[in-house]
Amino acid sequence: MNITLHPLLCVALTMSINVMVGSESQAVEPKSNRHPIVIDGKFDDWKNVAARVMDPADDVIDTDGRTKENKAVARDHEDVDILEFKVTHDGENLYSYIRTKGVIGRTQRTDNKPDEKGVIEGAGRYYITVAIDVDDNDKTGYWLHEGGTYPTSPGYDMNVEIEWYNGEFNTAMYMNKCCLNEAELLENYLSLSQGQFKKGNDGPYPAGYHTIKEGQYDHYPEWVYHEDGTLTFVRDSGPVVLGVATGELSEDGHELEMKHPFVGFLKDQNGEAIAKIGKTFDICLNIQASGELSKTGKWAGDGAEPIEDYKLD
Ligand SMILES: [Ca+2]
Ligand SMILES: [Ca+2]
Ligand SMILES: [Ca+2]
Repeated sequence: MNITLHPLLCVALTMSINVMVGSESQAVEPKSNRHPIVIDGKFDDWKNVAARVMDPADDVIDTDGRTKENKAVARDHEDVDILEFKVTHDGENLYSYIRTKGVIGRTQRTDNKPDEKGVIEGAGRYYITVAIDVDDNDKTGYWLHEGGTYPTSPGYDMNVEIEWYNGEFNTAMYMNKCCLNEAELLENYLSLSQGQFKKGNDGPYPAGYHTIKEGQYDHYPEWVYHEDGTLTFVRDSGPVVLGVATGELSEDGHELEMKHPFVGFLKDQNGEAIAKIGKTFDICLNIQASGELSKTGKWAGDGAEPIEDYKLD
């Protein structure tokens, strides 16, 4: 099941340091988070990746909760049931690995025509969210429960996502989650597009920057970054837009590997690259999907525990 595939050059970086053992100096291999990954639907390249969380099977819930104290309702929707999540990186890209009980990205397809907002009646949605605390600060960004995701934790400034819609791959994108209202959202649309954003025009625009600060789940710009330095704003359930972020499923659909190049995270309001070697991220996986193909017929989701203090070393 091909999504899109770009040839990748991955560099394995091996470093060694000297430590004193007793009175003797001995070279040891420190554990680096770096691993060479090829986005090809084969998963041997993930076997030595240590940054991972396991998640229990059969713990899928509804997506209606919006408070920390929410009492979740169980749902039967194995396609979103996370079993395992891993992350790694190289000098230029963040990679994520997802394994689920059911089939990733399976959505109902219909021949209905899109309405004026591009929404197709009866079309299924499935999206994988990798939420990232990019500044190692819980006071900036949003809380996961604001999007109906549990267990919850704070501080997620950006999401990188991959979405399927109406039976096909839709978009792999980047999102800013640091807006508290529509006015701040508009400010980010403008700064992201070097001041050129016009309502009703998704772009492409020359890529600018976005602001990392306190945010709330509901207001977010999302974009696809292109190799030529431009970006296109995208919408949930929107038209298919391809860019630098890619992914590939296993033959049986139970595993996915994704690549989000650092360059697509863009720069913050201080002109600093948001994803780069030397930074520390908290990274959390969740999956949500509509219910057309599930036993309960309703939206359902699953979230894993975060991978905390992941060092881009
Ligand atoms: Ca691979
Ligand atoms: Ca699970
Ligand atoms: Ca943060």
